[in-house]
Amino acid sequence: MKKVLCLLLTISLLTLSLAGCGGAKTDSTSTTSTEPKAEKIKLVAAHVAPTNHHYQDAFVKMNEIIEAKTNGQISIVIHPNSELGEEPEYVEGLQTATIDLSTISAAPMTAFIKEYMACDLPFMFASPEEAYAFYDGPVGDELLKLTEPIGLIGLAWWENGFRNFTNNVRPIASPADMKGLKIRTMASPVHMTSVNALGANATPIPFGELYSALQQGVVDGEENPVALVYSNRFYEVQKYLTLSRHFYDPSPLYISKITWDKLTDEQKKIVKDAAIEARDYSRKLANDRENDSIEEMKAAGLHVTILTPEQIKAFQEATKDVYKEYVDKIGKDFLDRFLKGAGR
Ligand code: EAX
Repeated sequence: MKKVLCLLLTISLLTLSLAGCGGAKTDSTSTTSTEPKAEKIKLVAAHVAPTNHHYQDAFVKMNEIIEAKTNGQISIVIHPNSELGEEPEYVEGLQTATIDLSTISAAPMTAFIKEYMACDLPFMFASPEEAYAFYDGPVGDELLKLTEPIGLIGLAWWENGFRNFTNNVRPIASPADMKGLKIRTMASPVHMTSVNALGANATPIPFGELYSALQQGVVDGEENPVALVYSNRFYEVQKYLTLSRHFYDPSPLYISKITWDKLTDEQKKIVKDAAIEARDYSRKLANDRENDSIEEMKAAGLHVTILTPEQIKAFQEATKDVYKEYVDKIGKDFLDRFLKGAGR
C-alpha cells in the first residue's frame, strides 16, 4: 500500500513541475487518476501602478469575469508596482510570453511602432468621451492591429488618462510659467518636443524612479494623470498641480501572441470580451475618482491650478505646430487619418 501511495505522490509532483513552463502557468489537477485533467491556465499580468490605481481594478475585474466564464480554468496573476520591470520591458516580456498580459502607455510603443507617436500629440481630445469614441473606432482598431507583427495582440484601449503638470517651483498658469523648468516626461519624442515647445526642459526618467527623482530634485516636475499623481503619492514631493490635460494617454491592454495562439476560440472570445468590459469599468472608475483624489491632495497641501479656457488656449497655441515635425516620422497618410478622426 505504501509503495502505491509513494508512486501516486511522485506522479502528481512530476505533473505539477512539468506544468510550470513559459508565461502562462498551467497545472493539471484532478482528484483521481481516472478523471480527465482540466488544464488550469494562470495568466501573468504586469503593470507599473500601485494597487489603488484603476490599472489594478481593471485586471481584478478582468480576472473575475474570466474565472467566472471558465469555471476557474483561466485566471490572472497580477504583478503591480513595476514588480516585473518598466513598461518598455513589458513589450519584450509579451514578445517572449514571460508576461502574458500588460497595459502599456502609448509612449513606450512609439519605439516599436512609429504610428503610435500620433497618440502622444498634444491637445488631441477635449473630453474622455471624445477620446473613447476615437480609440474605440476605426483608427484605434488600426493601431491595435499594428502590434501583431511584433508579437503583441491589442485587446482593448485601457486608459491612463489626461496628463497634467506638477512641479515644485511655481504655480503654472501659462507657458511663460514653464520657462526653464526641468520636467520629467516619458521617453516619448512627441511628449518631449511638446514640453520643450512650452519653454521647459523635457527630461525622460523611467516611471519607477520618478518619485525619488522628484524627492531629490533631479527634476522640478513631471506630468501624469491625476490617478497616478494620487496613487503614486507624487503630491508628497510636489507643491503645485496644474490641470492642463495637455496629452490624452491611452494604455492599450496587450496579450502575448504566443499565449493568445494557445487559447481556443471560445477562450479567446472570453478573454477579449473581459478586456473590453474591464476597459469600460476602469474608465468609469478613473473618471469617478478624479475629483475626490484632487480634493484629498489639496487637503494634503497640494496647490491646484484650474486653467481658464483662455489659459488653455495659450498652451494649445504654443504646441499647435508640434505635429508638423512628425509628419514624415509618423507617415502622412496615417497622420492625416488620425487627425481627421480626432477632429483636428
Ligand atoms: O503608464 O511613465 C509614465 O509617466 C506613465 O504614465 C506610466 O508608465 C503609466
